[in-house]
Amino acid sequence: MLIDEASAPQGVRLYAVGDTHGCLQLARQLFAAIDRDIASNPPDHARVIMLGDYCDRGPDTSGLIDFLIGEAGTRDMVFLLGNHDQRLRDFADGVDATPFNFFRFGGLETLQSYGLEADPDGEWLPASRALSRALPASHRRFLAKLRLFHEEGDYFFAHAGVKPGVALEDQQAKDLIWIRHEFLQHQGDFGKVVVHGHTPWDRVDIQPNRINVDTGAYDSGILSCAVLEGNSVRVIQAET
Ligand SMILES: [Mn+2]
Repeated sequence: MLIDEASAPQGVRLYAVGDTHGCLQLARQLFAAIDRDIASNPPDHARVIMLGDYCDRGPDTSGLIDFLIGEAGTRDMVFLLGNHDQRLRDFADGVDATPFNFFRFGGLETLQSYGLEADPDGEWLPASRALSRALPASHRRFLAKLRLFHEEGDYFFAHAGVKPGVALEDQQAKDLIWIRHEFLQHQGDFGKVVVHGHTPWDRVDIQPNRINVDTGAYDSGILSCAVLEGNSVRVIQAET
């Protein structure tokens, strides 16, 4: 299935939001823009699909997760798991033996958002234990429930993408949250149009076989959303 033929289920408008990485302010703005879009032309049903990577790098992981938990109480939402979210879970569970990864790729900002300081050259275990104590139960539940993928109509949603040559139902977790070049370079049909984030791009990248919604919000100041309805694809963005 390629994009010219693909459609969302009848009567459902899907809002697929790219990597948020602690960008609370942009998330608030984007949700306000989504609400204006819904109000100006109400669909039978609207569903927001978050493509993962809520933590790290940006300024307010903790505030963003609070915001998302609140939004989930007021609207239909699906939350996917990103590689950063997986690493945050592991770090808080004390199973990450490679602090280099957590500290180096935005984890310090996450710790700070929970009121913690950490030395990037220091021991990882004290930081892991401190985070474990600081994480509210609601955030733990939020992180524990994140899903690896979501399917709807002719679209397949996953944080990073899928492994070419492997059926959608046989995809492995590590590919769904980590894959990059092999997926991005593949020109063929994946079975459904894959809607993903993970690899920042200068715009929402709409290809025949996939849609990349990650516009690198924490760095670019632009948070994006692909709006899928019938067989149309639109883009909504929030900008600082
Ligand atoms: Mn990612």
